[in-house]
Amino acid sequence: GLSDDEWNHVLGIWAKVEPDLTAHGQEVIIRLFQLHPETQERFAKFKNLTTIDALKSSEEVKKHGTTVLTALGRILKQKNNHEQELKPLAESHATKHKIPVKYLEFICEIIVKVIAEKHPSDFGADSQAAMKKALELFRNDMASKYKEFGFLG
Ligand code: HKL
Ligand code: NA
Repeated sequence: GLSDDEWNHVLGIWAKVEPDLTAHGQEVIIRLFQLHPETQERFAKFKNLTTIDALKSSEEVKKHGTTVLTALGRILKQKNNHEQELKPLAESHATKHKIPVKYLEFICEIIVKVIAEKHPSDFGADSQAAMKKALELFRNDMASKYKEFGFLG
């Protein structure tokens, strides 16, 4: 798990992300689709967005990015006690969307990069390390829940 100090770093930077969750979420989703086009294919509703301009002007992408980061923020705020929030998310991603753990790694890496670019002076080495650790914990717990739902991810 993370120490109190590490959680303070995680929630401190998240408090800087939250006022503009939509811009962060939009950037994360667009970058995920650009770097890993196979991830975009998982969304029927985004199949028609074939250019970067179409992605950037899509209200649906904005909305999705916001709901993803809202869900993630809710989990981070539970610190280690995220079972209640995580379980339904793991269930839907395992049994309905069938999202490999590898894709979760992709998005986590992008989340850290986007925060680092948008908050260069507030997201120092200790905060980055703490956030990476929190996202690793999230991913590991998603992966173990996946197994409980019979998805090997
Ligand atoms: N999704 C998340 C989080 C993540 C940071 C990791 C997260 C948090 N999802 O149709 C839907 C699809 C969803 C959701 C509804 C879909 C396809 C899908 N998601 C794909 C992915 C990928 C692969 C491109 C990745 C890496 C990923 C990662 C949160 Fe994800 N997702 C939803 C959600 C929420 C907003 C909804 C599901 C709501 C739910 O499960 O309620 C019980
Ligand atoms: Na993730």
